[in-house]
Amino acid sequence: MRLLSQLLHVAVLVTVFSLPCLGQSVDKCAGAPGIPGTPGSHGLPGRDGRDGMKGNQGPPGPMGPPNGLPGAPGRDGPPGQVGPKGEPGEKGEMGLPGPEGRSASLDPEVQEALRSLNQRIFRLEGVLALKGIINKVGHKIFATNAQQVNFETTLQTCEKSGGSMAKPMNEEENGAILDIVKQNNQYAYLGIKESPIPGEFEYLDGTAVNYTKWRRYEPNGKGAENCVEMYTDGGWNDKKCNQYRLAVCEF
Ligand code: MAN
Ligand code: CA
Repeated sequence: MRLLSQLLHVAVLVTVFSLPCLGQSVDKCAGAPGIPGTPGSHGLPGRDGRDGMKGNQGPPGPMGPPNGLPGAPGRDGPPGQVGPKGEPGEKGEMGLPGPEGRSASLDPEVQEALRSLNQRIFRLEGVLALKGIINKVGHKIFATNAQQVNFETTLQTCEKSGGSMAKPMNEEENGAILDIVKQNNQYAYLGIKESPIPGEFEYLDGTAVNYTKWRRYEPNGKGAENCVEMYTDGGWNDKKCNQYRLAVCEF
C-alpha cells in the first residue's frame, strides 16, 4: 500500500509540474512553482465594538402565581364632590363676659343719638297733632281711626295698634278725648267697665278709678250697663257694650 501511495504521489506531481509547459516555449517555463506554505496561526482577538442602540421595551412578564403577595397600595384618587351640609351642631357654652363698657349715660355718642331721636319724634308729633291725627296730653297720646264699633272691637283695635282704650285719668285727659269726640260728633267708649260690684266701676285691668266725670243721674244701669261712654259734652254715661261708638285709643 505504501508503495502504491508513493507512486500515485509522484504521478500527481509529474502531472502537475509538467502541465504548464505543455505547448509553451521553453523560456516561459523556467521553473516549477513552489508548494504553498502552511496557513499561519490565528491573530489576537480584535478590540470590542461600540455599544449598539438601546432595544425596545420587552413585553410584560407573565402573571405571578395566585398566592403571590399583594402589591403596594395605589396612589390616592382625585377628591370627590362636596357632600351635603351636615346637621347644625349643639349650641356652645356661653362666652366670657366682654370688657366693661362705658355707661350709656356717659357715652357722648349715645347721648347725641338720643338727643337727635327725641328731636325727630317731637317734630313728627307736631306734624301729627297739626293735622288732627293725634291729641297729646302730658305723656299720653290719644287718637282715633274714625270708625264706629262695639266695645270689644274697640278694645282689640287699640291693643293691636300697641295701645289701649282711652281712659281719662284727669280733667286734661278727659278734655283731650272730648276734642276727638266733638270733632267726629260721635260718642266714644272709654277704657272703664263695671266691676263685680254692680254700680261700681274700674279700669280694664281691675284697678280702681279715682277720676270720674259722670253726667247727672249716672251711673244708673246697675249691672245692666257694664260699659261707659263719653257724650259730646265730655260727661260719662254707663251704657250697654254692644253699641257702635267712636274707637278712641291712647298710646
Ligand atoms: C238711656 C241710656 C242710659 C242712660 C239714659 C239717660 O236710657 O243711654 O244709659 O242712663 O238714657 O237718660
Ligand atoms: Ca246709664
